[in-house]
Amino acid sequence: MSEASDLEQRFEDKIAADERIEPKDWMPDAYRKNLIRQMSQHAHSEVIGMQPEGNWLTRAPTLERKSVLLAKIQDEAGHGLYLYSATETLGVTREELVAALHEGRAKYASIFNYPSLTWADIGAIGWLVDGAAIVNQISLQRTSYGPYARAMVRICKEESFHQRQGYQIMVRLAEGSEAQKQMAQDALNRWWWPSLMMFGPHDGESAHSAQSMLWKIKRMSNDDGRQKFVDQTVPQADIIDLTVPDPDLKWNEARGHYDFGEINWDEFMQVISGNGPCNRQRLGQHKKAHEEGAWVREAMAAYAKRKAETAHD
Ligand code: BYC
Repeated sequence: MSEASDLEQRFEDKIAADERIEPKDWMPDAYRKNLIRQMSQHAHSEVIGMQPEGNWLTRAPTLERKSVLLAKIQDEAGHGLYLYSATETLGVTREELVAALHEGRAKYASIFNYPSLTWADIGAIGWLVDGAAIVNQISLQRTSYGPYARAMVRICKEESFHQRQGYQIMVRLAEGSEAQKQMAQDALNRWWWPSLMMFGPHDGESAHSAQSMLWKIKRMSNDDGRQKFVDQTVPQADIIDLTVPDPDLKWNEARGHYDFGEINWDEFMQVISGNGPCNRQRLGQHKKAHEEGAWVREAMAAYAKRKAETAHD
C-alpha cells in the first residue's frame, strides 16, 4: 500500500470507529476545506448574531433584563472566539477568515439578516433562534473534528440558558396585557419561518450534506434537525397560547411528528445571496467595527512582539 493510501485508510478507519480527527492528524484536503467553510461560517454567525440583540441593549425594559441580555451577547462573542480559534487549527488565519466574510465569499446564518423591531423580538430570538441553534449544535458535539466537537460542548451549555431567557421573555409578554401578548404573537409571526430556514435547504437540495454526513462532520440532516425543532417548539407555543403562523401545521399521529408547511425558498435564496432586509447593514456594521478595532489588534501585536524580545534579554 502506498504511503498516501495508507494515510487515507487510517483517516477512514478513525471516522468509522467514531474517533476524533485532531489538528496534527492527516486529513483529506476536501475534509479540511469543508470544515473551514462550515466552522468559519458558524463563527461569523455567532458574531454577526450579536447585532440584532445589541440593538435592544439600551432599550431593555429593566436593569435586570439589560444585564441578562448583555451577558448573552457577550457569550455569543465568546462562541465566535472559540470557533475562530478551532478553525485556525486547520491552518487558516483569522485575517483570512474575516476577509472572506467581508468580501462576501463566506456566509453567515440567514436569520441575522432580519430586523429586531420590538422587545418581543429579543424573546423570539432567544426562544426560536437559539432553540434552533441548539438542536443543530447538540448533534455537532459529536462531530468528527476534535476542536470543533469540544467547542460545541461549552457552547451548548450556554445556548441552553439563552433559549430559556428568550422563552421566559415570551412567557411574561404572553401573560401580560393584550398589547403585550399581541407583541409576542407578532414576533413569533415574523421569526418562525426564518428560524426554520436556519437548518438549510431540504436534504435532497443540500450541496454539502451527503459528504459531510459520510465524514461525520454533520451528524444530523437539515430536514431531521428542522423536524426536531418543530416538534419541540410547537408545544411550547401552545403552553403560552401563541399561534404558530402555519395553516398546514398539524400533528401526524402515524408519523409521530408535526407536519408543517413549505418554506419560502425564494426568500431564503435571496437572503443567503446578500439581498435580505438587513444584509448590507449587518456587513457594513461588522466592517466598521473591524476597522475601528484595528488599533487594538496593532497594540496587542506590538505588546506580544515586545514581550518576546524582552524574554530573550
Ligand atoms: N444561512 O449544503 P448546505 C447562533 C448555505 S448562530 C446561511 O445544506 P451545510 C446564535 C450553506 O452554507 C448558530 N447560509 O450546507 C448567535 C451552503 O453555502 P456555501 C449558527 C446557509 O453546511 C447569536 C449552501 O447554503 N449555527 O446560534 O451542509 C444569537 C448549501 O447548504 C444556511 C451554525 O452555523 C443558512 N441558514 O448545512 C443567537 C451551525 N443554510 O457554504 C444565536 C453550523 C445553508 O456552499 N453549520 N446555507 O457557500 C451547520 O450545521 C451547517 O452549515 C448548516 C448548513 C446546517 C447551517
